[in-house]
Amino acid sequence: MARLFEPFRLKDVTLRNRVVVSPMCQYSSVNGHATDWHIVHLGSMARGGAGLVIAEATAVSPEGRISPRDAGLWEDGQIEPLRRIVAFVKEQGAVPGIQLAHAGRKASANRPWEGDDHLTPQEGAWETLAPSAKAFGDKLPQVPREMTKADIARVKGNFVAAARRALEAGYEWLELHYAHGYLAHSFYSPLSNARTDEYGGSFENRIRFLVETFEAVRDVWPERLPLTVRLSITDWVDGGITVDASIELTRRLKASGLDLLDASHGFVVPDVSKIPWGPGFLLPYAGRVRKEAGVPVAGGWFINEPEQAEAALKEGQADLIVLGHAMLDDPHWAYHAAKKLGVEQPTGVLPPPYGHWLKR
Ligand code: 536
Repeated sequence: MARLFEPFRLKDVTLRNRVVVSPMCQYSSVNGHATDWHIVHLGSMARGGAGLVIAEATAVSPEGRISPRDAGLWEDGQIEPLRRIVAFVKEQGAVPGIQLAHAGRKASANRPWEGDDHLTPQEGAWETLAPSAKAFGDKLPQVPREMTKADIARVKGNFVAAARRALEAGYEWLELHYAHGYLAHSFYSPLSNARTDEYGGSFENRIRFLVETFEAVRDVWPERLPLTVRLSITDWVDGGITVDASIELTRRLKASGLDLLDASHGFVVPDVSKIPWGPGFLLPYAGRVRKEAGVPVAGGWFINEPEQAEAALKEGQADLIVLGHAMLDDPHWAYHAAKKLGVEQPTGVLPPPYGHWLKR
């Protein structure tokens, strides 16, 4: 039996297999509201057999959006269109998850295919927030405002309120976006955090915003449902965060009720020269976090082949396999993987209106 198609239980949630759709920004929301695009995007991958479908980075406040077209959960009116998506994903047998995010100094930008740069005042730029008044640089030169203690308390509250709304929408798996140089990561990394109060300086201080926000969300997110974090586990830059630091942070989060770590990497500074791109390049590091922090881990990046995913599970590098590009390329990736790995009834991976006809 292929490990990739063994169920995975976490708290009261059971995934039918280990195939996870990565949260992928669609930049296709309208005032933070999901549209029919999202039903088709997320629905097709649920239909294609994925075990867990995580909805894209969803802003907890308007200024926390990467672009004006980001998804949001900062007001109750944004719940309703999500309910329809959640219901559809569940009907296909997948578990619906969502990622909550605040983009920090990388907010107020154009969509990747429209420049990927900061908005100009004419384009509707807004004030960005970060631990320190340091710009990301490159195509994102806007200097953010250093957050006050009141800002920090408010954004934590925004995460909590958005988590409540996610629960109301019916999500069964919650992920906090602590990666890719957005707000939480920018508190964690010494490359972006130059604060001299209790939210900056030492490791202890730099993780404070992350741990406090996690604990505040854990208080409102039911114990029976998984609460996870996507963390950039290394900055790939001298003076930045390291896998060793991230193992320690993961242990702290575990003590506060973390159910799984979704391992990602980088993007807190524009320098990407040291990223060792290649098939499955992050998996050995994900495996270290899994073993040394003793938490279940989801691992991804540059995974296209089912055999590659299967090997990562067998080698103990991850419990779940997260797919982004591969899913865009083939929303039926899970079905095709099942066939390739010799799963006995691969057509059973698809719902009957497709699976029945593909049987032969
Ligand atoms: C990192 N990205 C992550 C995003 C937005 C788009 C880009 C996020 O976490 N919201 C990425 C870099 C390169 C390839 C894929 C993803």
